[in-house]
Amino acid sequence: MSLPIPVRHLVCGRFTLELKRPLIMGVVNVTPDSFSDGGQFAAPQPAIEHALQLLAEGADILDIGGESTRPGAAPVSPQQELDRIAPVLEGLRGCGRPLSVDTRRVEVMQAAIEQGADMINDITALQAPGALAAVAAAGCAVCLMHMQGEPATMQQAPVYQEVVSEVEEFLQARVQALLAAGIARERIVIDPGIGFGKTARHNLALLAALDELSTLGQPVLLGVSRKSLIGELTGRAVEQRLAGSLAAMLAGVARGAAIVRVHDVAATRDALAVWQAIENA
Ligand code: HH2
Repeated sequence: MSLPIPVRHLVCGRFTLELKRPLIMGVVNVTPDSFSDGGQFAAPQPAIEHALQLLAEGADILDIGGESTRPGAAPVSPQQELDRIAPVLEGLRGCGRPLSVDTRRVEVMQAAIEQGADMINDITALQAPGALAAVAAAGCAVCLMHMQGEPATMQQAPVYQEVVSEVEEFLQARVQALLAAGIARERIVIDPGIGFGKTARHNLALLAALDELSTLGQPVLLGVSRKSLIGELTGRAVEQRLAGSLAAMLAGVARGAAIVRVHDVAATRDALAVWQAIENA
């Protein structure tokens, strides 16, 4: 079977993003309990100010989330999630860059799209009933992420026969489901879901073989920033994982990651500038 032609630009709501260089997605967690920055930006105004700071530092996309999905996190109601993110979306709407909403709830997707979200980032890959239809009618981009299990229990005993091929097959099947629902390839991003129902060994295998996911033809998004994998490899607490996060991010970019989801935008931009200059030399 011939390989699909790689998607070279991402249709992302009001924007079309060229994928000539790795894009930086800055994380805006409007939550009291996110694993690395929980509570810091839980009110709308601090969240908006933080987002504007990330844009000033060079974020190409903002990813706004109202539910923590860290291992063991308790789910929140869709209404609670919306109450958290709606004022932030409103406040950032005119910022001139694409706004992604990190949610797995169909009600939140619908409301966010109505409010003008340019991308839906779903850790459950639009598998909830009604999710495909909610997104299909809009012009937003979609990120499909792989997760084994549910955030509350996913790290208890993740099991795979062969993690790379299983994640790849899952993502391929989800891409097919989106295409069948009328969502164009240029709107779809895929993500191996580092830390979502995976041990350190699984995460490392996926990172090492990230280029295999690129053969599906869809842009690959990678989220490793400050994650427990970095903590396990370095022995560092969450606020001391920047160097390790940058190393994992660059290893991913060298293997074809098109978008990196990060908390530390300025440092990521510098690391990418150096990497890119070497690549272009
Ligand atoms: N990681 C987190 C949340 N959403 N979405 C995608 N597509 N890929 C990821 O790797 C990913 C994600 C976890 O990070 P964070 O948002 O900082 O933490 P929390 O879930 O505790 O809010």
